[in-house]
Amino acid sequence: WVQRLLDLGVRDIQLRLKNRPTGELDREVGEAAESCRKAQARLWVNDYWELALRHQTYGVHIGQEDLESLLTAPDQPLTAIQRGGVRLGISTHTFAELGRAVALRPSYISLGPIFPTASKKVNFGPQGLARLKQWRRLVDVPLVAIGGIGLEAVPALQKAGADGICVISALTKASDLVE
Ligand code: TZP
Ligand code: MG
Repeated sequence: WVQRLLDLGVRDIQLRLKNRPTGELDREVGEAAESCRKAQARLWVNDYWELALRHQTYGVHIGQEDLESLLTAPDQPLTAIQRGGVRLGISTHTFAELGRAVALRPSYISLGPIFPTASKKVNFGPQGLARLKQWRRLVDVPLVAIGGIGLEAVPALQKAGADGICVISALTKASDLVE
């Protein structure tokens, strides 16, 4: 998928690997990092910040579930990420999470699900365009909209102030990827 998307001109890719053996994770991240470097694209590794550091990817993406342990771990992963020159992206679903995320000065904050999604089990309802607009006024961190987004929603999301748009099924389930 990484190579397919690079070939189509995508320049920000988040690598989401779940339930893989350690060796395979390392190999996948290494290969994706190399391909993205060659294509001058930005690879964001989901969850695995040690691998992001090891392969010097452009960034790492951390969900709310992992933030707390990252903040309290004795080896201070957040400092290691910052010192290692790896950018940080953080997911948020609620106003309280937005506050926590802003305090960590991430490179972007994602807000979702904006619309209903079947790609991830999320414990929060769709946030909608109005919430995105509200957050746009509150913070000056780049905001990435995610969740249930198809091509038809792009103009409205841009109008609401999204700096970036993130999609999974719009690509993975597309009958014609190029179109
Ligand atoms: N986080 C919030 S919604 C979501 C994630 C990972 C899934 C987005 O997938 P899709 O298929 O674009 O709705
Ligand atoms: Mg996660």
